[in-house]
Amino acid sequence: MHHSGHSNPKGRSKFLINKIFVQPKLIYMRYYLIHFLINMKSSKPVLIIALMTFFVASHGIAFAPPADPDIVVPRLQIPVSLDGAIVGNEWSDAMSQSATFDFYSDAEPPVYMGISRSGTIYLKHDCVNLWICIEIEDPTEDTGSWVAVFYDVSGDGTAGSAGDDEKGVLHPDDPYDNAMIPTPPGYDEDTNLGGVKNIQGASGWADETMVYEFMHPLNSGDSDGNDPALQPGGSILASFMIGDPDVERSRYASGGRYDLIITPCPVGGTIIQPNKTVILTPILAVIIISIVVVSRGFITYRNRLP
Ligand SMILES: [Ca+2]
Ligand SMILES: [Ca+2]
Ligand SMILES: [Ca+2]
Ligand SMILES: [Ca+2]
Repeated sequence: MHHSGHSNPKGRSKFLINKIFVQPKLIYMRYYLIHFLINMKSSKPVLIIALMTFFVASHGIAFAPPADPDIVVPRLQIPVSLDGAIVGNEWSDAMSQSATFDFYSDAEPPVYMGISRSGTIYLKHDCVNLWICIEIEDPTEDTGSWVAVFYDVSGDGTAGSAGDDEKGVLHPDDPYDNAMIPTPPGYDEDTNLGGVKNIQGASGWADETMVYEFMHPLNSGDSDGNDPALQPGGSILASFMIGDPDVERSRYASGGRYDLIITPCPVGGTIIQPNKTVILTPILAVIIISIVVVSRGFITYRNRLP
């Protein structure tokens, strides 16, 4: 591919801290702690210091930058034809995410070039494969335009660094499966690294719009190609990028980073029988309440009797 895999080196740890700690519950807990400290009768210094430390730490964490947005990837209901065109309602059951692809220079660090294109990312899964469509405004059709999804397989919080996976489509109709590697140019095709090409897809241009449609296994089993080992119910950090020789071959545009959450799938056809106690509890409650009300009414009636 004629591009490099830059990405925003934000920390995964910060993301996790946000996800775990920046919750309304925690904020309430902090106010509870203030109240507790003020009203504490006993003076146990160690306990006070521990609680103060927690309070200060939670205060700092609460003001950490926002996490990468979540995209909940639903299960496929409508089959897709991978032909590089959105036909009928084939993507209407997908999660769609509006994205602005900002073009950056190839410099280090990358510099925003003042060029942006708006697009939509569609995602859905069929429990085995992830299906992706990326639709981007593009005034001219250019051979060599590309789209790429970088998956943070290494789990270091950067999607597009060594150890990660890259999948995408080069226009026209040339899907590719790369691995990000530590040696220049920083990527290579899976098949050159002892891996397997695990992607199908197509691209098309019409009405000043590029459409890339592709799919790949959630878990290809190809560790040589740095492919993700996703499962229904799992999640992964992904970064979306496009390139266009019309802008300049060495430039690329980022469409943002998201946590893709793969919705769970039913396992093995197990039907969970409803618990009989759960069904009977409301019925029993109604019966008991009725008995109490009737007997109370009866007692009241009897007491009124001369
Ligand atoms: Ca299609
Ligand atoms: Ca990574
Ligand atoms: Ca592969
Ligand atoms: Ca790969």
